[in-house]
Amino acid sequence: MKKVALIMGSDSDLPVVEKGINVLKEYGVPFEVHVYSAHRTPEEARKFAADARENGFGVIIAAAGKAAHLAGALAANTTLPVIGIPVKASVLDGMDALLSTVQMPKGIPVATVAIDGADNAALLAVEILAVTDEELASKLASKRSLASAAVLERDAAIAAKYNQTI
Ligand code: RP5
Repeated sequence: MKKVALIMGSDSDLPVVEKGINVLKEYGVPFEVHVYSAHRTPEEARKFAADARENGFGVIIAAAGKAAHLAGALAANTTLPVIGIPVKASVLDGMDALLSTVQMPKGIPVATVAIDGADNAALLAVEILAVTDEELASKLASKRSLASAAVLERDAAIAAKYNQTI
């Protein structure tokens, strides 16, 4: 199976990225985690992205805060799918990172998830790998059914508590 790369701009992003690591573990997807910055270590970030396909990666997830150029900088150097996680790391509450990550110029896409949305970033990476992996696809389907069943159970409990019967 192809690996997922989780790249963060600073180790201060780790508490957010860990939510994604847990999802990948849950699905048994192989991954690597690195700290590379578009601004502080641009050459390492560039090289990682340029070699990623050859090194067995299928998807790259990039988490960064403030003027978050990491996902875009990685995407500029690979044709693998890149998923961006804008991190809430400043007085602007993540809006800075959201706009920096999502507003990519035509031709260099970054699939941007919600601010601090590492769970969904990892889940999207799993879904991308599952396009060519039936086992992973059926794991996704069964977890989705379990999650729906849990919501319906909560609905039944709340309905039983508050809904009046005539
Ligand atoms: C970004 O700046 C990082 O991704 C991080 O979210 C933010 C702050 O980094 P530190 O100053 O905590 O290293 O590049």
